[in-house]
Amino acid sequence: MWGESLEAVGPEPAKISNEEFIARQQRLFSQLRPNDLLIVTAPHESTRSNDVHYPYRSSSDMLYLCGWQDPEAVFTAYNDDGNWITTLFVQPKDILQEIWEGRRPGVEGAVKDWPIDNAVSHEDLEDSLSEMLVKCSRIVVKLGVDSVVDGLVDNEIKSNSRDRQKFGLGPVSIIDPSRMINELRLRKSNAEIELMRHSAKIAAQAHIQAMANTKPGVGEWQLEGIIEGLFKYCKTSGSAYPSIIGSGENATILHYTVNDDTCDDGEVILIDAGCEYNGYASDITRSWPVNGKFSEAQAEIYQIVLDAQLAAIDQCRVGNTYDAPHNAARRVLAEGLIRIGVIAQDLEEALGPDGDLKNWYMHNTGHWLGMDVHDVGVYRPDDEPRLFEEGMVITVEPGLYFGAWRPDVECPERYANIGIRIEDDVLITKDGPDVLSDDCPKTIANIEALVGTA
Ligand SMILES: [Mn+2]
Repeated sequence: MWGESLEAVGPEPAKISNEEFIARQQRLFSQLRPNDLLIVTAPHESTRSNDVHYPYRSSSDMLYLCGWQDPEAVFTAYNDDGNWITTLFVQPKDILQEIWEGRRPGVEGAVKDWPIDNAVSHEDLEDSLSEMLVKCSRIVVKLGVDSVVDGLVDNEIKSNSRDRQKFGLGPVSIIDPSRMINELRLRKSNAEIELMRHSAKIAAQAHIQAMANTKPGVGEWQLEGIIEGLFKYCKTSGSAYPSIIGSGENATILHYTVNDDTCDDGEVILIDAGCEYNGYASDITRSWPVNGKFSEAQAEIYQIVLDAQLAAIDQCRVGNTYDAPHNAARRVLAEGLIRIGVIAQDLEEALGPDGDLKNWYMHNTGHWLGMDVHDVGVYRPDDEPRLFEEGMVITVEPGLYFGAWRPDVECPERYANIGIRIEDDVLITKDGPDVLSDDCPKTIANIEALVGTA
C-alpha cells in the first residue's frame, strides 16, 4: 500500500559507527579534568497504566555517547593515568525476564558490541559507583534524570568519611556536563546528517500521503493514522512528538493534538508531524485546503506565509545570527498583512513591541533539530546571538493564525479560522541552506495537484 512512498524515501543510511561514538566521547573527555568522574544517566521506565509501561526511550545524551537503548543504564568515565576508562551499567542476563520481555545483550554482549571499555551489571550499581565516587574530586553529572544515581551522588558529597576528613579525599563539587554535550550535539556529523535526511524524507512522504487522502468528511484521526502508520511502515520508532492535525479553527491552535474532528469542505487543515529515525527527529508542517482548492482568501494568507518562509530559509547561512530567519520572516509577514489591510500600522510599528503582527504570528520561526525535536544548544551563549555554523540544523516555520474564536482580538471576517504554518528542516552548509525536507510539496500549484488524489 505504501510501496511507492518507501521507494521515494530510498535506502536506509548507515548507523552511527562505534568509531564515531568513541570520537564523541573523546571530544567530551578532552574538556574534563583528570580527577573528574563523568556520569551519564537515562530515565527510569514509566508506567502508563497498572502494569503497562510507556515504550522506553533512553536519554538523548546516552544515545549520543554510546548508542545504548535499554533501560537501567548508566554510563561513566574516569581518568586512569591519562586514559579515560568507560563503564556502562546494564541490565544483566536474566532468562525469565528475557522470555517475557526480550533478549538482553547483558554484560558480555555490551562489552563485545558497544563502544565501551567495561560493562557492569546494574545490580552492582550502588557498590561500583560508590567506589568510583570516592576516588574523584568533581562529579560531572546532570541531576534530576536518574533518582538512584542522584541519591548516591548526594550521599557521597555529604559523607564525612575518615578518608575525607583525614586525607581530603572524595568529591567536593558537582558540575553539569550538559553545556559541553549540547555544544557537541549542536553540530551534526555527516553520518548524523544522513540519518536526519532520511527521517525528513519519511516525514515528507507521510505529509504527501495525508494530502492525497484529504477530502471533505475525512477525520483528523484518520489522517493521523495514515501519517503514523507510514512512520512505522518506514521502520522509524514512530512520531518524534504528538502529531498536530487540525482542520478549520483547530488549525489556529498552535499545539492542537486532540485530532478528533472532521475536516469540512472550505476549511484549511494544518498538519505538524515528524518521525524519529534511529534517534533523529524530523519536524514538518504543511497546510492545505480540505477540498483541494485554496479559496482566494486562503491563497492570500498562504502565499504570504510561503514568501516569509522562503525569505527565512535564505537567511540560514554560515555566519548569520540564529535569529536572522525569524527577523526576515516577521518582516515579510508584516508587509503582507499591511498590503491586504489586516494591519493598519506602518512596517516598523507593526514589527515593534506594540505592533499588531503578534496578534497573528505569536511564536518563533525555528528551533534546533536533532536527537530531540527541540534540540539542545544555547541560542544566546554569553548573551550574544549564536552564529550559524556548518552542520547545525534548524527548523524554519513561520505561520499566520486567524482564530475567529479568540476573544482577545478582532479576527478579520475574510480570514476567519484560516491557520497556516509551513515548516521545513534546514541544514546549514558552506554552500547555503540545504532543505532536508524538500521532498514535501509547498507551492500552491503543487499542493492543489496532490490533495484528494488518493
Ligand atoms: Mn517545529
